[in-house]
Amino acid sequence: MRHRYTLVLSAMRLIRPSNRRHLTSIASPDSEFISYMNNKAKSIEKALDDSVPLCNNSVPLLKPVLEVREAMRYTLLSGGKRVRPMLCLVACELVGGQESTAMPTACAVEMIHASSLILDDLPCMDDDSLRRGKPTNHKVFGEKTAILAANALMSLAVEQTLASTSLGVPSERVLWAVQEMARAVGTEGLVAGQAADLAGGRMSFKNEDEELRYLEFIHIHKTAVLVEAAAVVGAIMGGGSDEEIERLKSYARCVGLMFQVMDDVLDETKSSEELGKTAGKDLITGKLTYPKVMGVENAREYAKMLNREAQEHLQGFDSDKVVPLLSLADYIVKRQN
Ligand code: GRG
Repeated sequence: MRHRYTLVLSAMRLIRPSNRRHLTSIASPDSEFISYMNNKAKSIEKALDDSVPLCNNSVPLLKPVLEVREAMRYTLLSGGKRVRPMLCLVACELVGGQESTAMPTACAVEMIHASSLILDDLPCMDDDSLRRGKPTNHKVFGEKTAILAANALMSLAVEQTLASTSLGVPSERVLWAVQEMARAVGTEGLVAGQAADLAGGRMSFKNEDEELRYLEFIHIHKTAVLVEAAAVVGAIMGGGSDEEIERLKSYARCVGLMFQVMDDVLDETKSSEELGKTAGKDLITGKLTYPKVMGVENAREYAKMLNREAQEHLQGFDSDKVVPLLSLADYIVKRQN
């Protein structure tokens, strides 16, 4: 994994206005975009809800199995922003595919995300008791059921994606999407980011550059890789060309990193009520964060720079069709929770 942003960061310490060329800039999420997002979110909610039933073809489940299904539903359906599945659907449509073709894969990406949240909140990991304004999964269902639910969400993600062949997606594309998702979870993705994050508080660094490099590794792997996979699998399902997929991948990499930079900023500047999770936790636990390493204002500037870079990667696509992706990136950089 290359560390190109660290170099940008070094240059940024001088903080000067950017002279980068800007695509269409959307100053604030407009009502058209909000209603577009709400419509997408509604279809995603419905598909997610249908994907984890509380019985099997009207046959009631054994009580312990029912409890695992309830735990899966608890995190999957508890009001996430749905950024990843939206990105997946929008990427599919951008390359000419139908929303319905990418819906199972969009849900699969959200299942992986939900699985990672359950595991991240466990006492042996981040040990958190609040997520999306509600008690975390293990607080409600206990650790054993939470771990089983996280694993069941992962396997359901694979099952859902493989089922896309029934929607007419060629099987080699479906397998390609499964491969991208698997890579985003393992030691080239979430697991690598989490391992580095858990060890980060105990590390000592020779200098600020080394610290930034490490921080960037964590954030790229913990967050950006799955955001990137969301866009990539959407474009794969939509029949995108290699070049289109590459461009979307670069866009999503910037967006994913920007997402995490803003997450760090919000953690430091917002209350638990505003965030729906324990605010200021990164500071208390001594975690490496962008505001800690470069200051809140520089971190905000960095996020804006990544937003501009993300937009540049969309050049070459139909200018009308990229509007949702431009707006989505703007929404992420301006989000308040
Ligand atoms: C094997 C799936 C798996 C994971 C193991 C636990 C782990 C490794 C990784 C943790 C990854 C993690 C939780 C990263 C944080 C990413 C992040 C920014 C979460 C918040 O995302 P939002 O704001 O959340 O999109 P909502 O609540 O809106 O869904």
